[in-house]
Amino acid sequence: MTMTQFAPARRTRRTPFSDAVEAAGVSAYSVYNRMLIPAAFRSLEEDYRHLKSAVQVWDVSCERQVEVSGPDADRLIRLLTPRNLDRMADDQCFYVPVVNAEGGMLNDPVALRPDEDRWWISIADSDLLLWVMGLATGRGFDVKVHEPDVSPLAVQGPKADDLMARVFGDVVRDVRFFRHKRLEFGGTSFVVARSGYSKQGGFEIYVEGSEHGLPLWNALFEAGKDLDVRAGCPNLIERVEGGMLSYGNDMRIENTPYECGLGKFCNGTGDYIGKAALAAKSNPQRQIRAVSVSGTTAPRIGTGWTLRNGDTFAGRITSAAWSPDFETIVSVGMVEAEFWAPGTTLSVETPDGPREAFIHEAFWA
Ligand code: THG
Repeated sequence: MTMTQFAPARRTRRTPFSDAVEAAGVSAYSVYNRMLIPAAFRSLEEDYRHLKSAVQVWDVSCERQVEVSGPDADRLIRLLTPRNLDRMADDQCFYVPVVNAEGGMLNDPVALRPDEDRWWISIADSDLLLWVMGLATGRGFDVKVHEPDVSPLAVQGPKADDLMARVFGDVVRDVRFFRHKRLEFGGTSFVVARSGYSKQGGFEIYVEGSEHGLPLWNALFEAGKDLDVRAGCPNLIERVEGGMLSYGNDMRIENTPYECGLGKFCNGTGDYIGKAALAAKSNPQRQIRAVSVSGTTAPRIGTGWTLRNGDTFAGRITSAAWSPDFETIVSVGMVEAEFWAPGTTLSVETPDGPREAFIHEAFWA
């Protein structure tokens, strides 16, 4: 693929950290929720090696928040997701599928309550704000729905605890996985959660107020010099190894949560959008699988690579990368039921020609 120059415009939003990200040497950008997201710094493989051995600071401001507050906020959130929220603790983050009336995936955000009287829906790449506003209007709910000035900054990697403790104090070490706590910084406070789009461990700081972004960024880099802290970003290789799903890549509006392996999150007991449709679609005919592909260089994914058994369509690979650690091309595939058994071998049509594909029991890491 030839890549011509990217034309910045006001509608492709910069973040509170963009100046620092550029000073740190970002080498590729992508766009997510109409906002810039770094895609690489040194190289995909060098970034990967560093993420797995040290600590990185990620500008994931593009994980925008849909804030819902007001008397009907809880009712709206329960209508919004098939997931049962009854056991969600006050300090818990919940991964929640969001579907339309046909059970089609609209987004796969993380939901949390930063305060007793408001919700944040930390969204993947689709215009969920409009859907939530539409639901609120259509149902006549007494809520306020808006996108607040909140920009998540992720600190990921095996040394994330040490770096975060230097900036926020040892109390941060006690935050459990997918729990959050409000912690002081520079005369304000941020919701800090043990979460993030990697399997290397770490935190997400929900930076409330753009003016606090660069001071926090600078504090993390100042405190982490001897830890070899670097600017990083969600890493394709690492996230495919870990089987973290990417909305728009691995699943879309035409897929149900069951097809995405998110059936365990369709357990709500009350009324929610898509309930009847999902009940009728709980036995999917295709599902996401870990797939390895032969070869040592991963071609561009393009619109996806078709999986075949002979002449029969067997599915599509939607994300792929060469994994230095597992010495194979790791990939995410949406595989037809007939062919999804672990151990199945298929052929796959890549831009570089046909390769062998192998269905795995589970993701690598
Ligand atoms: N953090 C926050 N917001 C986000 C993301 C994030 N918004 C966009 C996108 N990522 C949403 N999608 C995901 C996908 C996976 C996870 C989180 C958000 C994730 N999954 C864990 C896993 O797969 O191991 C565990 C989820 C669970 O079982 O509860 O972390 O990353 N703020």
